[in-house]
Amino acid sequence: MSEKVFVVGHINPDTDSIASALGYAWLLRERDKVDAIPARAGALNAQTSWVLKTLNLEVPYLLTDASPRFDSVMQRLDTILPNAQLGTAWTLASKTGGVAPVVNDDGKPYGLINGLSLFKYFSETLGPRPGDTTVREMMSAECKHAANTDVPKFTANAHIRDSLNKILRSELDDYWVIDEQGLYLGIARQKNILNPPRIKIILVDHNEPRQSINALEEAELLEILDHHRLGNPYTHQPIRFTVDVVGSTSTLVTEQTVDAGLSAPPEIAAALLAGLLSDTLILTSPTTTERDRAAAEKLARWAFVGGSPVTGETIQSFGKNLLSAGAGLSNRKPEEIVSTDIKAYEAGGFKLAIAQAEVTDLMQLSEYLEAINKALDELKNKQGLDFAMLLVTDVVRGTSKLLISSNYPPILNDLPYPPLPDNTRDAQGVVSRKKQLLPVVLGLLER
Ligand SMILES: [Mn+2]
Repeated sequence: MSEKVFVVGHINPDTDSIASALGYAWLLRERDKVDAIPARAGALNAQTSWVLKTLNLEVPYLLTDASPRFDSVMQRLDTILPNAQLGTAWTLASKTGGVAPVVNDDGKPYGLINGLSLFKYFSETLGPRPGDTTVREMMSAECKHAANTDVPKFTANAHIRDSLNKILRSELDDYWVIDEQGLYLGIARQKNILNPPRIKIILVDHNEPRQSINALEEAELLEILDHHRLGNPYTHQPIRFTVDVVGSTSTLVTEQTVDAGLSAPPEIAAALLAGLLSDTLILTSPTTTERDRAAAEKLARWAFVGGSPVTGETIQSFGKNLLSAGAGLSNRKPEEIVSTDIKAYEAGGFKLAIAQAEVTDLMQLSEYLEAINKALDELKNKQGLDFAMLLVTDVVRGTSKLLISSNYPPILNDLPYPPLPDNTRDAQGVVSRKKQLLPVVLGLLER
């Protein structure tokens, strides 16, 4: 297989963003023989956790920063013990290009032998005039005497950029790479550290860098597969770029699977179906298209077969369990309610964020309203925003109430959602942030 490729959705991941990463990574492996690894850009929400648990699927790899790490430039060089003869180090160094790692019995680094440390040892023991000492005698000394024990150690998953200054100031050519326990993993060479390979990334379910993992510009972006408005990053090379007007990214993955003449395994199909039904509120959201219905039918056939963890379910029954698994205000802290599913935007000179929370009954909002309003204000202040919004959506009745942080810009008074006595706004029939709320808000700010 070729080099690893990470498939990752947006930060504050929702179910479509996790499911489409899982599904697309599976398709890339199956169809294109790519070593694709599904990743997530943050903690799972309650709904997605329920999906993965129900389907016995592994939680995707956590990838929050694309900046290269030490493991990407590490070589697993052979090692020698501190009491080995210097001749052994000489032999090893001649194979590794001039360096011999001396590692203790317990796996902890002792010191590095290279040209410089060897020369230092020789000049210290022999003095300025070598006399009669033979090379054979010198080479029978123990390695520990000729090793530099002052070489910095870096953890394999540490970001190179965080230590770059230290490395640039140092005169050393080679550094230890260790694991979390401090045990030897390999050696990183300065020339590789200064020019690390970029990690390869495919973005699903988003295309705006603001909603993506950190240091995206340090990654090699291979492809984008999405169904949101454009705000895509600049690239040096042409990339595969698919943004289509469908209800979910899971729909696009399903269509590609069908086009390839393949069928997803039940767990993957069910995860994709969850992504699709979650984004479209069981095919009722105005974002739903005929293509989503067709994809849902296809996924249902693959997912609900005998032997599957969701055997015998239907689109409706599975969808209802799915939506209620993520819905509700009672089981989450106000800070979580306003930040779990949040997206940041900039428009008309304003910095804003719009969060969404799902409930099965808007009545329950009143009980938590004060605490949620407070959390929304705190979020606005903490992130230095002009305002923050929370769309609380009743997934059963297909309507929402809109909460706005206090002291918001007066322009928002023109929003077409009438104020209610509880200080929320009545967003009658609004269920989609992407298709209904966002265009109204951005249109207002940019007019
Ligand atoms: Mn989506």
